[in-house]
Amino acid sequence: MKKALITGITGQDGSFLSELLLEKGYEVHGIIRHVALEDPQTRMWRIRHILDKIHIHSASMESYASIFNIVSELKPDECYHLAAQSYVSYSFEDEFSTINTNLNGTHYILSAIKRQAPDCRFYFAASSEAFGRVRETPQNEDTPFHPRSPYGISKMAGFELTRNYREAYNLFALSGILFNHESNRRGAEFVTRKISSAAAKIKLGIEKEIRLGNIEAKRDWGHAKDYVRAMWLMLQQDEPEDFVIATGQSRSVREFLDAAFTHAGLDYHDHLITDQNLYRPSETHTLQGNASKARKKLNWHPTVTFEELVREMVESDLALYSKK
Ligand code: G4F
Repeated sequence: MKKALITGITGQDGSFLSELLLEKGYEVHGIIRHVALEDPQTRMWRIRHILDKIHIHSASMESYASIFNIVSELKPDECYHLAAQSYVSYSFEDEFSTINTNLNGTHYILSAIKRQAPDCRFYFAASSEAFGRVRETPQNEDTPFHPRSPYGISKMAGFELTRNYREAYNLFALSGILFNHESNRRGAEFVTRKISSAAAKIKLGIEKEIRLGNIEAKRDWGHAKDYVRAMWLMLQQDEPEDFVIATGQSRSVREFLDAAFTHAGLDYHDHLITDQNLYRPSETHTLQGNASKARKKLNWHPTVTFEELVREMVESDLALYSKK
């Protein structure tokens, strides 16, 4: 039985990936910060239904010793490093902690694998946010990075670190440059979930308005379930290589807002308040990925359309807030 270690197992991607690996017969281990163990109901809601099937280890991505101990004890076959401070907006408020946590965490786990489990296959969750001020559209594996946020910088650095461990120490280490991927397990602070939950709450009479920043920003949005499948496929290749994962379709926040409110039977113009405080100091305006390498080499393609994604998220929030 193959053993997989997932950092960031309580997040959207960690929970879908755990389900996928369990289905495939893996022994699944996850790293969780101690604080999450103290408040399991709130912090573990995405993996509550599989807690009896997975193995949880308490550690901090900020402590080399704790990461080193887990890797040496487990000696995993595959490691999916998903843990990060992943909220771009927050990275402008505390750029030091975002860069320190994201980069050191990646470095600690790579170093521990190099020393204690050199045959382990390593996946790094890089991000399209590293393309920032995009040099070409659509973006692929050869597009130069030009990050526009401390978060994007941390992901670019993690990508380079992973590549260096691959080239210098011969590790099977690679990065998935994933474009935005969403679901009903998305955190409330991200724009898609903010919109789907506002549409539901307004429809149910719980709230009246939604405050947003730049709604002309464009993103390439896919479904998180499709994207974790790509992570697994990458680690099944003969050679470690980096891949862009995207739908190839770019939509504006306005389009998402319109689709979500229309699905709830609402007109967003009646409820939107534009808030200058929610604009970012510097922003990645248009992201659109070209995943043709993944299509060709991994036989990966997205299965959920933009319209289906919006519908699923709004329906799920309507059900959630009706119950509450
Ligand atoms: O949903 P967002 O916060 O996601 P963002 O910044 O694109 O980052 C996400 O995708 C990355 C992949 O490219 C990941 F690496 C990262 O971890 C994260 O998952 O914002 C999307 C867009 C932005 O342009 C933002 O300016 O929505 C715009 N926006 C407008 N009003 C807003 C809001 N974003 C948020 N979160 N909240 C708003 O009120």
